[in-house]
Amino acid sequence: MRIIFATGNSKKLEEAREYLEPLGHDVELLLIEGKPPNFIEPQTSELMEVALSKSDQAISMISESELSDCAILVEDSGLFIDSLNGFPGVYSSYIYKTIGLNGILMLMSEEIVRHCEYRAVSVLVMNGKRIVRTGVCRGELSREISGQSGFGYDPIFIPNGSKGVSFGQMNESEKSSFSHRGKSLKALSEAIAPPSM
Ligand code: ITT
Repeated sequence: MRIIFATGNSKKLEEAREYLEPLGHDVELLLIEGKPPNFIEPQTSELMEVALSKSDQAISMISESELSDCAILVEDSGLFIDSLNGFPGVYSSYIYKTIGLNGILMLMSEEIVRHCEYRAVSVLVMNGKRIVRTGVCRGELSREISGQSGFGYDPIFIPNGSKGVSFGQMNESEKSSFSHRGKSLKALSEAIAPPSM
């Protein structure tokens, strides 16, 4: 089946392909007049609410005839820092664009305990059913920027169990074996896999 992923983030698209294409699905971008759609994000601190709202908005952008032979995927994610009560959380994208990695490192400069987690909520609407799966990746914020791979906060995020290697220093499949998005997509792929797989 065609799975149309409503995202403007090409790294999310690559990760979704890694999990969903082995099941025989084609994962492609939702483009409206040649561009990924802009979503209105609801005012909430809950990723789940944002993800469900994105899913509803994506569906409303697609004609009923097209919807009958494809599935629609959206994902919402963020970085939640324990000592900042979960900041930047649902605001991760905006905070990355405004204060960036150096801004976060400055906010955290006095903090000795640097636990944090990435969270992802993936929502797939397929054959009239909505399937929602979540993923969490616990880790530590580094004290300096390391690596250039991935996107967003990856150069300052060290997942638990990586022996100090940041996501920014990993290739995509290494990152995906730890990642929040990888976990939510794996759970989605298990939910839609035919019984023989
Ligand atoms: P969409 O078009 O899918 O919305 P986006 O990048 O804007 O793409 P979100 O609204 O879900 O995605 O914002 C998530 C932000 O959280 C993202 O921009 C990063 O700043 C951060 N983030 C989430 N997952 C991440 C990851 O795997 N690596 C690095 N940063 C991540």
